[in-house]
Amino acid sequence: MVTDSRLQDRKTICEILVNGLSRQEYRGYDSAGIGIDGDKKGEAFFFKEVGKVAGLRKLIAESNVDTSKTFLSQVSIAHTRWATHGPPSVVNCHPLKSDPKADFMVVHNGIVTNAAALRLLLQKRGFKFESETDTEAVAILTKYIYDSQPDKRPSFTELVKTVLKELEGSFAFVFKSSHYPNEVVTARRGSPLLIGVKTEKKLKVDFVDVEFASPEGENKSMDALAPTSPGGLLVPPSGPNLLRTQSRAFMSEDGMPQPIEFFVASDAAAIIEHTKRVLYLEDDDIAHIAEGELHIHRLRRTDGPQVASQRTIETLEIELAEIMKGKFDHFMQKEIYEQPESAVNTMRGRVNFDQNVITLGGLRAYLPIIRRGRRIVFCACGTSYHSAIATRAIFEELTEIPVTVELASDFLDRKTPIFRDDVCVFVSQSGETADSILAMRYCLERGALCVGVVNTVGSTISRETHCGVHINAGPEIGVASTKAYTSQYIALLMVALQLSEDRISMMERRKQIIEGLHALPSQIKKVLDGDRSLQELATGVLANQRSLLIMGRGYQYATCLEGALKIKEISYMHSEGILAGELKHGPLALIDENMPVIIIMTQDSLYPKVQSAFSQITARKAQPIVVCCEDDQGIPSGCKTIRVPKTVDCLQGLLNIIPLQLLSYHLAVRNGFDVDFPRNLAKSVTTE
Ligand code: UD2
Ligand code: MG
Repeated sequence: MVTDSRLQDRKTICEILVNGLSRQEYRGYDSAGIGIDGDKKGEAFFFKEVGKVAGLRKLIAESNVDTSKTFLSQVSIAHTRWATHGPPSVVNCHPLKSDPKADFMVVHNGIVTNAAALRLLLQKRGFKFESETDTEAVAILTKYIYDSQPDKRPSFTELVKTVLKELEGSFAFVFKSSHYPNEVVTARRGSPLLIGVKTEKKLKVDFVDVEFASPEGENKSMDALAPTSPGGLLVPPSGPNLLRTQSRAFMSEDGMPQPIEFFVASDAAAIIEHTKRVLYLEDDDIAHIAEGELHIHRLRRTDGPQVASQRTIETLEIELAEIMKGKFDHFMQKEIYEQPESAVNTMRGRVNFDQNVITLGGLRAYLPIIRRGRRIVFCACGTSYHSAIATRAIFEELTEIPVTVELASDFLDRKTPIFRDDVCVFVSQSGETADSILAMRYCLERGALCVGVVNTVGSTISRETHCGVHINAGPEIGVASTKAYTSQYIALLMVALQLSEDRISMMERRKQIIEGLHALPSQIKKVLDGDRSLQELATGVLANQRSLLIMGRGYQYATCLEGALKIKEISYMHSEGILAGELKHGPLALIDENMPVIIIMTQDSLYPKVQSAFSQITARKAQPIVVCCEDDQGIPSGCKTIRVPKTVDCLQGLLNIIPLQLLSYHLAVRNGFDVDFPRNLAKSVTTE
């Protein structure tokens, strides 16, 4: 938050920051912190706490800082962290500083994928790190670049621009510095960022020009260079000169400068109680706020005319409660819709699509041991167990190592023999699943190599396994797991792909799968576009049914199990995933014209066998809903279909599960149940 010409006391400033953080609580986080101006010039105070924002609030209240100190101009920053890099702890909590004096401090959303390399480089130059975060490398890099130019100090914007050019990955940053008091620089690439503007009097203009760097000098603005302005809707008739100064200086309608507050946030929920006037930054925008002015620059000067030359100040019409879930009614729905992005986040920095190479940093050193293992034992519960079932076949095919998949509770009940040359993989969203933890400790005691595949950095499984992969799906709040399933599935696939990188005979197959992964996010979007017809199924033929069978085979067996689990969990309707090959051994007896069935018939080598299952059930008068590929002409007309894009066989389950997630969601909504908090269930099952 930045204020100028507006007297404020420290108590109010802290309250605004902490309230803003508590508005983000719904997104999930593990720690929270703020950095504010101190008592002396260039001094900064930090408050950081693990756990809920309420804890941070208490910490501030119990501190002995002078809360009555007032500021005419000030910059303060705050953050709730979801660990991607080092476990939740006070030292890893943001804002992170460049040095004990906090020459620079930074808050960051996202992941800097080349942080390890930067850290190494900076350590060689003598810099000390106190946290395990990627973000600290950015703070220190900023100081390093600043200190290396003692003769020609850059502007704050120039400095940050130089830093950003060194970074890979995705981010939204806010930078604050004792070298640039009362200034703030904020930038984004891939993570959302917006700026709220609060003034007492109405603003004269409702946009900010983007200042494109010219080839000769970085600071000349584009409108000064452009011979003619295109004259879009937002360009007032008054001419470019006036436009520039006014849009930045935020004059009021009477032409006078006025006290102003700026709020930088990743999410409108944090600031809407202060102002509804916001502008959204675009990727590669760098915004600089100082002396009541806001300037927007671009990271690259090569941007052509395709980048809009203004950012409009919009008025938010929505209320707080609406923003929190975005356009969604429930977290589960939001998380289902997040899957195109969460899939990308799981692969980010790990899949090189040009060279068809997978690099899972956490497994690198252990690959030879895993390859030498005599078998791989997956151990998990619920949805995580299904992700292991879904990838078992591709593991066996690519690695030629025998694979077994175990339900953690049953594994323990059986006191399964485990040996030193076994590789045991524990899959868990939270990393705190009690049964999986017990199974892990059982395997650790017996000397097996233990590998974790978890979403939560710093969780018990993440810490106690020898190595592993964080799936980086982001916090999942809905009790019914959706995006964690698809991300676990992708993470496990990546493990199989990396394990088999030295097999010449698998080259073609690996290439095909990696290309499939590349297309996946846009295909997921396409499946989501069919949501309306799934809602119709839930409120139409499937409404008021007591039971639903979901059948398929091969790669789709996991989809059946997971789809049925979703339906049970949140719509409380009986549902069962059935292996189509088992039909004749019992389940066929259930089939008649009254039994609702979904059959998964996407095209792979088992298609003819699923067709025969289809015939067996239609011969008994079932009217199955068929999940099939978009262009499959072979489905009898009159059959209800759910159509999905076709992908590589071992990836098809990632697309096929999505209609079932949506269907379970709509069934639950229709039945009037609390989608995000189903009865009798907890998000993370920490008891046996
Ligand atoms: C690390 C960073 C990531 C990014 C990347 C850049 C962390 C947590 N991750 O990701 O943010 O900057 O480097 O290259 O700092 N591990 C376990 N058990 C588990 C999961 C993970 O032991 O269940 C270990 C793993 O072996 C590794 C570390 O935790 O040593 C981080 O795992 P990761 O998957 O986050 O690793 P990576 O290289 O993708
Ligand atoms: Mg991070």
